[in-house]
Amino acid sequence: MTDKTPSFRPSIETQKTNQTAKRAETVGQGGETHQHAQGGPRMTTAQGVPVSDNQNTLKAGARGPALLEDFQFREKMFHFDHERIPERVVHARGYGARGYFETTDAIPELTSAHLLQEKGRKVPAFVRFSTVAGNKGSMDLARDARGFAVKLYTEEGNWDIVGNNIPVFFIQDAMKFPDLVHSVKEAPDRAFPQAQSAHDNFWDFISLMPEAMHMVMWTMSDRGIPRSFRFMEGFGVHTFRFVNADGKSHFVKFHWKPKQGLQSVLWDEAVKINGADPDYHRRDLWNAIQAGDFPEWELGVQVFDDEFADKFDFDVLDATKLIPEEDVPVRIIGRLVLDSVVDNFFAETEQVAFCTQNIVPGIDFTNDPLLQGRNFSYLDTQIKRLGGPNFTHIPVNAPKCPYAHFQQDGHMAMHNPAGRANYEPNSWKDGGPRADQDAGFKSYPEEVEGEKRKVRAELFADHYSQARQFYESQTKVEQGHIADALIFELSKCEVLEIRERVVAHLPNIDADLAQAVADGLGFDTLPKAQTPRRKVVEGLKTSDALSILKNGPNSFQGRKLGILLTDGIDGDLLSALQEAVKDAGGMTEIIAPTIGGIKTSQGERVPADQKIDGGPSVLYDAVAVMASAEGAKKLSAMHPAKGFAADAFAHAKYIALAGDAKDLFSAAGVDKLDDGVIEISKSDDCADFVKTCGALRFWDRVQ
Ligand code: HDE
Repeated sequence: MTDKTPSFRPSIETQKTNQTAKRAETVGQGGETHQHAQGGPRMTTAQGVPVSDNQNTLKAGARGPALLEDFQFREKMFHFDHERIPERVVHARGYGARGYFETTDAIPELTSAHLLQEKGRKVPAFVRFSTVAGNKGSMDLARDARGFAVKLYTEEGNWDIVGNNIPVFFIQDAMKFPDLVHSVKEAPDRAFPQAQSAHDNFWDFISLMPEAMHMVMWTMSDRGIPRSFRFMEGFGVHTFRFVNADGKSHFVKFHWKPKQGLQSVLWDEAVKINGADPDYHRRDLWNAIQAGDFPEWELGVQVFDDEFADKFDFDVLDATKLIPEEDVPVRIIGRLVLDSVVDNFFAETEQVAFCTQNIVPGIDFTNDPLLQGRNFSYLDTQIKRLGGPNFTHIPVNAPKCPYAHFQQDGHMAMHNPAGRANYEPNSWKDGGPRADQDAGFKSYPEEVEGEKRKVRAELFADHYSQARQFYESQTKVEQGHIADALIFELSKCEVLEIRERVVAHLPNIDADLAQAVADGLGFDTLPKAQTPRRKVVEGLKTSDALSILKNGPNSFQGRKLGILLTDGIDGDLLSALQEAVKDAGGMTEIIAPTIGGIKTSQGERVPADQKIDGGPSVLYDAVAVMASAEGAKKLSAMHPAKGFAADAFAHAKYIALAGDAKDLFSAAGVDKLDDGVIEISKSDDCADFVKTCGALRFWDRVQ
């Protein structure tokens, strides 16, 4: 019998669409067509044996059984079968990039950390941003805290600041972490909902854990839905120690301040972005770095001593509290720049292992019970996730300074020490590394005493004062978003008692907030307020640093304008608009009825980046619509184009209109245009429009 069925044939789709590959087609063994990239290295097995055929298994006869002897096939399939490693139990979805850290203000009087001894010292850095609750494949715009984990490869070892984009945490003691995480992740019986806190289990837990109320104010605020990793702050959260060369210690809190300013999306945008581009945040970071628009953060420190800690209203070891910047100013000491995307996602972003224990001489821990628990957890989880104790041999985790120790063997050992000595002390001449009593890491010799008991310090029992301070520090718009978020989330809870129990905490934070949420949930009466365990501290000063809107960029730099076009528009005006955005350091994307683009009135073809239904206005910071009379008519008959216009208006975006674009807005039901909608007809208008866009949103429209 003859073989009539080629075992591999590219699909018709591939043949049609992949023009470049088609040109490189060759005819493979047995007459089948396959694609062959030219100029690459010779393919081998993992053992280095050259491969002659990567399309067919070894068979006894063309239609006969496959042979076990085919070591190339078995090696390939075995490796594929083992491609997955367990995802992180939290922060599974993340995105990493490389860069560098540079000291801009030396602080030898505070710390002996080598990196911070001299202005201009520069070390490589790796950063991984993440969401907390969702699985690895979940969408980027979940309402959640964001991880902001930084690894600095210093000359005295790796220093990790494993932070979040929120300066406080839900719980005070590591003992509660597994419960917190279980409650927020998908319910164990039904395995949903994914990547969201809007469900009974989470709010049930929170309602019974008043210490979470401060962090809940943050996650329900716009901080929970950042516009981009580039536009968020990072915080070390815990109080750490700086120790100087004389052994003197100060307390320190770490801050990362984005040069790009702060920005978040609206909840309605978040929901729609998740559908339109679930990779919105990772794509944004990738694109910015690839375009040479390197995101940058300043490292700031809040430094204080025992005296301040003693007189502070709260316990500095309590991770549910922050120290307002107005009380202890943030001193900028360095800059972090991300200037390179990874070569391979798995090798770097997936395998990177951060750990709060990774500190260097000059930095030390405090007794924050959350930090102490984290110090155990990270190493422990990484041994499982990365398959053994040698994950420090993986390049992204290995120190970039010299290192030497007697650790050996274990799975995947790649750097076993050479020579006879593998213990210490020893008397061999080249007996290997020795401890350095002077320069080696020494723990700060803090005196400790106390009874061995499962307890918490009394000051930790204040659960509402800073939640109130945070709420009161927000603008009206932001306060409205917090109320809306709580109403949304609690409306997803099926159990009335859970909703009530959460609302009962709110009067301790703000009476109007409590009433707004109760009204939004359709309660007839406000539930009886929870009695605080400690009296709420009255009259804490509001802090502008806590608001996003009070810290906007006032510039369109790093932002993106979506330009919806039709045939027949003025090409010169389009160029002027694109130029104005570029001058402001922003980006543009062209959206058109088809991906083939449009033809200007000057007869030039402008290719599109997005077809209209692939480029909804939620993906952009501001939009422009340029349409001819005929074009506006066509757009007005297209549902996605009407959605583009209606959403841009509803989301308080700045909008530029050219030609007959106004007609699209009327068709979308937006008849009453306002000062946030700007007509452009000449190049000066474009520059003015882009300048106006620096305010990012025209909030008057939605107040
Ligand atoms: Fe984490 N956390 N965490 N966490 N965390 C992990 O470590 C943990 C906490 C944070 O991009 C895990 O390697 C405990 C606070 C980030 O790889 C795990 C407690 C903050 C990342 C773990 C906390 C964080 C993690 C999961 C309470 C902000 C992602 C995988 C005591 C300051 C790092 C892993 C990356 C990851 C434990 C609380 C930030 C399980 C026990 C507070 C940014 O070890």
